[in-house]
Amino acid sequence: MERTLVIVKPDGVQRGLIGEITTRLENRGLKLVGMKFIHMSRELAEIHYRIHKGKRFYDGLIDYITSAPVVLQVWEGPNVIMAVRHTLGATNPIEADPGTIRADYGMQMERNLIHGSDGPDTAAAEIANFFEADEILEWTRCTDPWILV
Ligand code: IDP
Ligand code: MG
Repeated sequence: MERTLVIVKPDGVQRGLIGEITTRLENRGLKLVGMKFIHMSRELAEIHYRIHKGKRFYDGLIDYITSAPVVLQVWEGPNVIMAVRHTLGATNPIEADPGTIRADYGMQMERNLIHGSDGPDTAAAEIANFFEADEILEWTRCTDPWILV
């Protein structure tokens, strides 16, 4: 089953949106299989965002993601990567579709509340950056037959 990494970024935590963001993903029918509350080190941030190293917004991005605690979540489901990306919305909240998390709560790319992996390879690498294998739980959700066939 496909997995993806979600990060409720420091602005989402500071603004009290952990529950709201998590509820939206739960309500879609995605299954939570891992979760942590951490203050991200610069070392982990630099690994997570290494693809953006050298871009003009990189230093600000590292400062932002390490500025306060974040919630790390691993979600599982068929096409979960695309499901999460659609629910969180376009990178720039001003261009995100209404009803997406970034559109409903954000104004700027530098404070866009949430991260979601963009493909299977990046999802696997990002999850491995933050989670040990035994921190991902395999569990039976009693509502599964009513969500997935
Ligand atoms: P994504 O988060 O939608 O996948 P990416 O292009 O992977 O977007 O960029 C990672 C993060 O870097 C974004 O979520 C946003 O916080 C920040 N970012 C991306 N592009 C810009 C920019 O042009 N200016 C400022 N921040 C940016
Ligand atoms: Mg990205």
